[in-house]
Amino acid sequence: MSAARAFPAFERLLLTGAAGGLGRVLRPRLKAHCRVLRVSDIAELDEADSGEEVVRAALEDAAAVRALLEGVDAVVHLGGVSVEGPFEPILSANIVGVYNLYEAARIHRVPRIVFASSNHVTGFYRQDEVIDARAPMRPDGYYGISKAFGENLSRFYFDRYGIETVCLRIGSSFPEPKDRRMLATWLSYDDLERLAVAALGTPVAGHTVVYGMSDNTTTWWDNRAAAHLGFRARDSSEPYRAVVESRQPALDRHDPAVVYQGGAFVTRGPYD
Ligand code: 15L
Repeated sequence: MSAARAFPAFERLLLTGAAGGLGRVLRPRLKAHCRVLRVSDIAELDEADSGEEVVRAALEDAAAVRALLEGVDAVVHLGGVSVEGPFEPILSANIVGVYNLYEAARIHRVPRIVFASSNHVTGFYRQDEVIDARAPMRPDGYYGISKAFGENLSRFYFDRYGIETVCLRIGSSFPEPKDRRMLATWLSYDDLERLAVAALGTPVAGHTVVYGMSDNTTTWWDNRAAAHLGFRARDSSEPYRAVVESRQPALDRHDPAVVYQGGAFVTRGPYD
């Protein structure tokens, strides 16, 4: 029996960060799963298609975020800064922003959030280690720290208020793996969709942390603790290996970007 709900599963689903790279991927794909898809971003968005509502909002604006979540029965939260960089923008969009989102979810009794976390929550583990979601967090920068904050905040909102969250520690979601690191971290767009839909549809999500990766042969992450989601990746980076390895033949094994799972993010900063 499938764990997925009957479709459309949701009356009104909110997608934040809808103008970003992965937001544009998920926007058309989530429409089959709801009667109305509300899409939001701080940046300009394409006009509302049928079955869509477009709301421009800054995550650090508490009143705007509160209005954004009104009438919503689930959220896919991709919004915020998505790369490592100086602290201030990350503080506003990712730390204050995620707090505003969960407060709004509490006020409007939104029962489930799918939170786009990141592999950078554990970026300072080495590439020769395999970890699972129970390994202590080792963020590799302010961005990873902000995602660790979001994971902890969502844990609190589940324990205290019963709001379910699935934290997706997304690896590298691009059309294809671009370098050797992505042979381990790649998440195809189709697998991203499968993961988001599994996280939205699983009957009991509780508070779950899952790594977002395709069925890659090289792997640093063990998702067995999230098996209840029913997510099965169908793609793999393996068919791209020969091309990737010929494009990037030699690696310096002492380079921190090669030693650690977070790749180049571990070497960014300081920003003064
Ligand atoms: C992320 O979290 C970023 O959002 C994305 O741009 C990639 O850099 C990815 O991690 C990665 O680790 O490759």
